[in-house]
Amino acid sequence: MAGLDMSRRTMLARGGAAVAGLSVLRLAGPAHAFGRQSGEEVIPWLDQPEDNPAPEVIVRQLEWEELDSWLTPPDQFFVIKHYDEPTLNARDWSVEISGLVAEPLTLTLADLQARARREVTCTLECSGNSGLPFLTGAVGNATWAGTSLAALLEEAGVLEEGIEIVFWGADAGEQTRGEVTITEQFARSMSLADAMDADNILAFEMNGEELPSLHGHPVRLIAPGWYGVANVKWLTRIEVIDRRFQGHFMARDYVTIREVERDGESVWTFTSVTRDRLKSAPAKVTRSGDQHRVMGAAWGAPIAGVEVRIDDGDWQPATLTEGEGSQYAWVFWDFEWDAPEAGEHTVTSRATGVTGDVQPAPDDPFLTGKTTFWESNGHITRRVRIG
Ligand SMILES: Nc1nc2c(c(=O)[nH]1)N[C@H]1C(S)=C(S)[C@@H](COP(=O)(O)O)O[C@H]1N2
Ligand SMILES: [Mo]
Repeated sequence: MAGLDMSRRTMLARGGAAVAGLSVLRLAGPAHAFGRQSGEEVIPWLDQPEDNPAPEVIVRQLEWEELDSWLTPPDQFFVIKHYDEPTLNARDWSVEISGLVAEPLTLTLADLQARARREVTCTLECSGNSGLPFLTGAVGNATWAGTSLAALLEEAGVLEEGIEIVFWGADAGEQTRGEVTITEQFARSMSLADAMDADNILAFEMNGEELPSLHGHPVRLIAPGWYGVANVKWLTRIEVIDRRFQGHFMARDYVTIREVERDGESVWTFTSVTRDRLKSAPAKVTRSGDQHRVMGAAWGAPIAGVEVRIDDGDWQPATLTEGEGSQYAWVFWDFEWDAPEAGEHTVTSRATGVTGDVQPAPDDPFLTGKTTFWESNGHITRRVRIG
């Protein structure tokens, strides 16, 4: 398979680079691999995101040229909120676990903090990222700390008929269904089996700090491996129900509509956005003297390797520099760009997962058959001018 073949080539290239001495310093100090090195200059991309038409919703995005830290600091971490930001006071706040449970629970922040602590480092990406010309930096990586969701559900005792877990946020806004306009609370759901995944936490810390207000203070769901939308912020209620939940953000928004071939016929599929997809992006091109490098990130699945293509050239292996082997966190990569010619160039990256899956090309029928902008994980091409 192409993927396995690619990772073998990546390994060879890694060995080769170390022998040649080119990357010895980088390999010795991975923490500095992405940082700005002295005398190193970032060459800004020629293509920049379009003006944000909805700054109330897309509050902040990552600026790729500024990416230099594997854990994204909160002031660089993208923020998406669909309704007004609620102001929750951690002292009065509590979360309710109710519905089809043997013993409903109401837990304060102190109650959650007194439970077994669990940390997970994971990359969060909005499933709309790269699907719209103004949404290109809706991805970030953080260490979240909190306590196990599964343990809480077990303690509450999900009843036999409980099959779906709904996570309610404190934020709400108007939604119209047919003739009726209602004020609907932000909510997302998961099947009981998905919710019981041992890695899901109710998180109250981000990168060692209290969860910032815009990221869901005081407590949010962190569902590692799921697109951003599943990670409900400003959590107030966890409800167990006996049927599928069809709230706005499950059944109407964040729904991927795709035309696929089945037995020679074309059919349409409709699926709610769920788990992350394999993806990568060139973050920046830097120049130090006449040495050029491309740096980037890959995420969405455990990563085996990344390749880079300059203009219409061959795919060439990049070196993974940070985060390799992580299950949910992004991997940083580095590509030595030998003697680029002066002028305009394109830089494209593609990731391969440990399972051998390869990030699809933008003309892959799986992507071209999609009519909605969600889950746009095709190769990302950036433009840059050298010299
Ligand atoms: N309560 C609530 N939770 C929410 C949202 C929201 O609007 N309200 N937005 C979701 C979406 S669409 C994304 S992409 C992530 C973004 O998380 P962040 O703002 O911490 O980066 O939060 C999710 N959780
Ligand atoms: Mo999102």
